[in-house]
Amino acid sequence: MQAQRDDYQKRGFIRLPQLFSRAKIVTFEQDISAAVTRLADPTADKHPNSESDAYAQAFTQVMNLWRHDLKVRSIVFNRQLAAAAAQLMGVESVRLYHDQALYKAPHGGMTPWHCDQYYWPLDTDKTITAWIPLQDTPIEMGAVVFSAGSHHIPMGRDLPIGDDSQQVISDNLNRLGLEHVEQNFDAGDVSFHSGWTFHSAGPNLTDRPRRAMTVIYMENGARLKAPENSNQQADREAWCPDLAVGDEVATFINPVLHG
Ligand SMILES: O=C(O)CCC(=O)C(=O)O
Repeated sequence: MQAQRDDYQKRGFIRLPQLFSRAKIVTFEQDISAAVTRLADPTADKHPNSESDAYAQAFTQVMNLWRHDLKVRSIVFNRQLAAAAAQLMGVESVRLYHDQALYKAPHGGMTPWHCDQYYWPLDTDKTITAWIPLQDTPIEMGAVVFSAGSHHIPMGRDLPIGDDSQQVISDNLNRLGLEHVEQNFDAGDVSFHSGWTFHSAGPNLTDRPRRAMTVIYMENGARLKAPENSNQQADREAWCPDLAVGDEVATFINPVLHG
């Protein structure tokens, strides 16, 4: 894992081929899709954090499925996944921040450039998202795209995902000449990206849904910081209930998953 950790820390992301078997992903997909179908609110704004209509319409997004479904809970609590997250970040122990299913409809639009940590009122840089595609996901289906080394770039960290973030961040990354890494994912491959890594995804050009599950981890010991925008305030209320600024984010909805 040392080589992968070095690579992750240098580039801000990594794809680990065949972390899971194809057969395991088939089961994950069945269990997660059943929960998404049951829990997705058809009347809800599809992406409350987005300013982009095209993006919002293309996405079904359901968070913290683990609290509603025992089968999904066992996937989100997967030890191998949490151990990989801890090892890549170089920490002893990780907690769950939250999970999130991201289902992009057939012919759904692109995911604009953004970084996740804009949304999180956390005082640490040791955060990581595992992106788990639930079928073979070629680039044309909307596989996630990373900007290598962009976790060191502060510009654009204050932008919510949407049309503005797409414009400003892509212009900046192009100006800086950072490499955009587009990759095909086979079922069983999992990528991990840092909370500050800029990423996007292309449109789903296929006739099939692009189903992905994400699990977001933070180092054990991360503390709540004063929210810097309304989205961080909303996250504070949702994922850090009853905590004061400076408290460890360690309530029952942030269980230790490794260490
Ligand atoms: O699945 C996508 O299209 C975007 C994924 C993403 O933004 C994330 O996992 O943080």
